[in-house]
Amino acid sequence: HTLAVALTEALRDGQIQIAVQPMVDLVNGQVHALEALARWHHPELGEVPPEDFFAAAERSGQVVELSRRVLDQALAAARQWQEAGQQVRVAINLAPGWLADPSLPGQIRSALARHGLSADVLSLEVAESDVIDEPEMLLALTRLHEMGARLSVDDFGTGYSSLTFVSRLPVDQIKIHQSFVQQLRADGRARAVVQSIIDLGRNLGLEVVAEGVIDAYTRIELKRMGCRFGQGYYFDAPMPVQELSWPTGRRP
Ligand code: G
Ligand code: G
Ligand code: MN
Ligand code: NA
Repeated sequence: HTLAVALTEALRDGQIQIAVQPMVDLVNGQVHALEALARWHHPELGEVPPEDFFAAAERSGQVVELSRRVLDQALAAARQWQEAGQQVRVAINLAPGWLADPSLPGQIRSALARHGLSADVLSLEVAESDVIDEPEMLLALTRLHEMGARLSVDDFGTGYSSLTFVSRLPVDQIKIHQSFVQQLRADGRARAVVQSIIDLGRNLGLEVVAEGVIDAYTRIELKRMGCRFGQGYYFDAPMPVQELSWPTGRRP
């Protein structure tokens, strides 16, 4: 409850800002896309974890307002990069309570228009568990894809319905959950899971992004296994938009 009250103030006072984290092309080291992640620095509480304030926002009915702020900042950043000559996509995470909002496609369409951007600049990350068998949500995502937005399955492999999801939706990208990626060296089973997801993505013609890349070993192995994209602290931690060195240099 108190977090919900604090969140109302935070939205009013602009305490919530996005951080961005690159997805890196493992073949050429170039930044492929940037994921926007919400950050709340509260004057007394300090950094509030996004899991906590999104949960509070879902309960208090503020998740649409919060998500729209993130979208607006992400599109402002994308517009800025475009003006600097960088064609790079920006990814946002779709919270369940926003996905359930029937006006979501319209909100995204008008936000794009406001920023003078076309929908193909935007990637929408959805955790498979958010969507299972909700016809309205599947329809909203299909509509957004028809507009030109990319669809990405976040935390791939951790839900019940990974395969249903990729077979029912016009998905463009899958992101392998970091729990598998980080066990690559130590655990032969995790390695087999990662290889299977990479192969599945390739067979379906999807972009495959490995999350949680934390060292050179993992980066090299992923590329060897046929994974095209990686994201993680080895390349960059999420950072404030103004800290992104531009034009982006090659990553290791
Ligand atoms: O950003 P990490 O730094 O700590 O984020 C933790 C969790 O919070 C992740 O599951 C991430 O997807 C989620 N998260 C962060 N920012 C957003 C956001 O803008 N929208 C939604 N829905 N989830 C977010
Ligand atoms: O949206 P998603 O649930 O995928 O959110 C990604 C989460 O992973 C965010 O909390 C982000 O800060 C975090 N993250 C990004 N790179 C790394 C990494 O290399 N290691 C770990 N442990 N977390 C990471
Ligand atoms: Mn994500
Ligand atoms: Na994820």
